[in-house]
Amino acid sequence: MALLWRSKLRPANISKMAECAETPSLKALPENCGVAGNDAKLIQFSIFAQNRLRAAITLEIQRAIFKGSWERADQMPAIKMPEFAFIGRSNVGKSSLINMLCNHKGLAKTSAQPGKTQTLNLFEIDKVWAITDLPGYGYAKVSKERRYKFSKMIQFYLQKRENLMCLFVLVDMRIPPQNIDIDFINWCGENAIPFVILGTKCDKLSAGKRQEQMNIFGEKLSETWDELPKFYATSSEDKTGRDDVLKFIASCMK
Ligand SMILES: Nc1nc2c(ncn2[C@@H]2O[C@H](COP(=O)(O)OP(=O)(O)OP(=O)(O)O)[C@@H](O)[C@H]2O)c(=O)[nH]1
Ligand SMILES: [Mg+2]
Repeated sequence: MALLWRSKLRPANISKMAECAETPSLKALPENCGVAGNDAKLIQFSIFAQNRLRAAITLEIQRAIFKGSWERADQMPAIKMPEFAFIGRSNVGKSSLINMLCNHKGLAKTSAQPGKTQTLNLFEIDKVWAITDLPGYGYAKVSKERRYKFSKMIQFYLQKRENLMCLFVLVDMRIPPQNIDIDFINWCGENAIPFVILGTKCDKLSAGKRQEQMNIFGEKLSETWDELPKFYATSSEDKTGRDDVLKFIASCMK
């Protein structure tokens, strides 16, 4: 089981992150910031993961099942499977990416209109691990109250879901780093939530432009991070990054 925190490496740029197996630490992260607690949770989880998960996850998902939708994390069933959640701004491509990973077009509901996913949606994968599709943040066209409710829903899920192994934070690769994404990423660091960044919609960019965007994200993050988070470029259209993400998920469960 890979520990997802406190890497000693400090890659010079974000492209090098792809080569390093562990994720990051926030600049000036205080000693008692809760990371140890998080490590402890991961280690404990790893023990039950090793005992329970006889079958290693493979890159070919056989069966992805929608288990249900909930408005609050404490209403979700407590399952003893490692869970991976997907978060990001509305319309960034969370639900599409889940469908792409699972090779199952209609599994998570997608829409060209932002604000489609409004609940915590749980999927069981091959009876071995689980995915949660989270509502998007930053959608301006919902009321202040609703936005507050979503942000509480997400915060509560991330802080309380015991089997959450890693969060995928999705950012749109076609545009410069957005403050709302950077703030959210920093919040994850402050709250010791292990995460990986996935750049979405990279089918819209040339290979050179992808690398340029990754470097720009890396530079922006290095303002607040000592070790850069892992970053994979993905596309739900042409399946770029599918193997990277599934291999990463498998590596978390070793
Ligand atoms: N070109 C391209 N379009 C994409 C990709 N992924 C998603 N889209 C499009 O982006 C739009 C939003 O996709 P969703 O998967 O519904 O986005 P979401 O993040 O789940 O959105 P909310 O549930 O509203 O927060 C849809 O029109 C998708 O077809 C991608 O990799 N490439
Ligand atoms: Mg969605």
